[in-house]
Amino acid sequence: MKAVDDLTLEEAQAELARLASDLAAANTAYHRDDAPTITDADYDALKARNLAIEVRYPELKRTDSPTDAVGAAPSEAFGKVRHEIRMLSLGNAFEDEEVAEFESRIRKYLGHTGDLAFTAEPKIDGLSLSLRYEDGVLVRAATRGDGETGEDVTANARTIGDIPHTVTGAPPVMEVRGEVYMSHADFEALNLRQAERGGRTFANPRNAAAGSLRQLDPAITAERPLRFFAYAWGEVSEPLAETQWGVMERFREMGFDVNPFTKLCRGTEEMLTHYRMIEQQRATLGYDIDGVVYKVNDLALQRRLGFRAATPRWAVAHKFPAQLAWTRLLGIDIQVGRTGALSPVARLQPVTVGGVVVQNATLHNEDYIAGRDSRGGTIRDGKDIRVGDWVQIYRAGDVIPKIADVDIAKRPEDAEPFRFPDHCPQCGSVALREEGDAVRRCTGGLICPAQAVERLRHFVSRDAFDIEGLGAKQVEAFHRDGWIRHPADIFLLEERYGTGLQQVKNREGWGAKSAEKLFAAIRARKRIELNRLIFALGIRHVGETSAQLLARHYSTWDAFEGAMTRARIGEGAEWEELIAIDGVGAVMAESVITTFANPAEREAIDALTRHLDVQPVQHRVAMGSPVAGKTVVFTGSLEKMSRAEAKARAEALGAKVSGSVSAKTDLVVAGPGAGSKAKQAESLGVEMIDEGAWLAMIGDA
Ligand code: 9MJ
Repeated sequence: MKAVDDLTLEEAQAELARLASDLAAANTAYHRDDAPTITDADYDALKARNLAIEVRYPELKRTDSPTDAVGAAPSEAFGKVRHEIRMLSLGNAFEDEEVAEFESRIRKYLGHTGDLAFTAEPKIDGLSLSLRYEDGVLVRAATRGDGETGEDVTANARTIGDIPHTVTGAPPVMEVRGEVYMSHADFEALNLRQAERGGRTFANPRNAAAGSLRQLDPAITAERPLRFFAYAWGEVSEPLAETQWGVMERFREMGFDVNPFTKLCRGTEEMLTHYRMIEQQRATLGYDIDGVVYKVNDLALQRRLGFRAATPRWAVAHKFPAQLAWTRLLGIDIQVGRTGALSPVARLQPVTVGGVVVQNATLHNEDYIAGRDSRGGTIRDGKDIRVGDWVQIYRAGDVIPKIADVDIAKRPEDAEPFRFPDHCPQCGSVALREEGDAVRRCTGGLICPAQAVERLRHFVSRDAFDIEGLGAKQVEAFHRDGWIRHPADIFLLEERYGTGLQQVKNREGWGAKSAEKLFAAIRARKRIELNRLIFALGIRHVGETSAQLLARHYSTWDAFEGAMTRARIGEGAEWEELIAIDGVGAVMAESVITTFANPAEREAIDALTRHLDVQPVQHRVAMGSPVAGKTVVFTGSLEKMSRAEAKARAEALGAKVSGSVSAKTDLVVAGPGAGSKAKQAESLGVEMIDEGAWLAMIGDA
């Protein structure tokens, strides 16, 4: 068989025709006749070759392409692209005061008292895209994905008019980042066309843009009127400019669209003035924006400021106020979460709020429904919420809508105060509210099916194990049938039920091929990144960001597990080390330690990790970082930067920053006034240098 790259256009066309007919015949034999004519492996090989030819010659893709026939999830169809420089999201500000705090936080961090300029630009409500140019030629376009790994949508991006295929005056490597969006007019016209053709229509321009960019067939993307604004960058082989503003100028010169409402501001007052101007223009811009983004203009300062776990310190998104609408409350359901929390959910008469149809809203907890806050004060002037009420829905950005107000004048006469259950609606166990906790929790623990299912759903979710073919629905079904009770059972599925695949095959909607695929996906996930594993455990107060902090700090599962096993709440070296991690507080630390000390939890964790090959954290370090992997202690006063900055910079270079000197310490950076830590270092024979030597060492003297 000829290599795909060597096929001529004619040969490729002929082969695609043959593959389409062979695969269709194999499908019929398998699905309709239940009498397979080829093995699963051969079937997969034919499909892979078909796809490879289509990728090589997109223009030859057939309307009856086997690629589309079986409805593979699009995420499988696009290649994955690892972003060498992470694609970030932004922290949010809602109130003016938060913008002032943003500026003062930066000043404090930098110890900066002079002028400080920011760019202010509309926040486009689309989806972000990274465009890689090598020697001026567009070679790769990738979606954000989870920030680390996105999808390769190069062929589709090439069809977007605002995206140049070649640029002049760019450094040899340049990644331009920005937002793909659709204008209001184009969105309306597209929906009209789709409706006429009987195709799917989209809820809002953002969804339309996302659906259009993530098309398997670039010809479809080409028909969709997508646009692009450039506003950031990833890897660049040479700096593009010295300021944010300067980079935007360069982008404009190279032929990118840069938002015309971008302005250079000197401080909070000017930023807020520009915000109000943009807010006034919002309805006439012709595309959706959901706020204004402020960025520190000086790139040297941006570099010094760096990042928190997932967002830059040098930028913030100032969101527009929430959108509101009134509708009727049809019912209140109680959901049981993975930590047993009983969460009331409002079922609403569907209503459009800011272009999105809302049918559910959160009611937070029982106090919120009753019109009380957690400290015994009143909210909504003490008005409670009852089924049948007219309620005001509040939706801000991507957050879950909530109920902000209730119209008592319209309350039906027979409406009764809501009685919050004191037993779990799923398992019947007592639901308790602990002192100081706003939430009532089911005490059923692992015997509560709702908690077990929620934990499993969490375990397989996107930021956790993310097992292809094992989504929320599938784990629920497996749990119902008793095949999966704990996460460890997932890794025993094949051993227990895989023989002959007969049992799995007999499940509704499962074929031998999907079973084999699922087992392969599960096997592949035995190698798992440490941060994903920690997040997947579903420990209360440990979200994705915290899991990343813990993973980065401990680096390996053995180190983390060992420390958590030895740790005692409120005392000892392990406790001190844990709460010394920036972003880890006592509440989270206590929750992690309690989980590891609980025998049932511990058994479940051990059973799980026996199946896993946990990948240590690959610290992303600047090439040749002299301090990578070293444990560093700062003591005394620093003159060139704040302690927070020194710590963040050291960590960015792959060092571990500790608060106390021990035999494990590699280096102590001592400023004036260093006391006991310097003495300790001396007696232990740990290397000690001053701030100037430290800056020279990290190449920043
Ligand atoms: C949007 N969505 O318009 C950024 N963004 O910068 C603008 N997003 C951004 N900037 C760094 N204008 C990360 C994200």
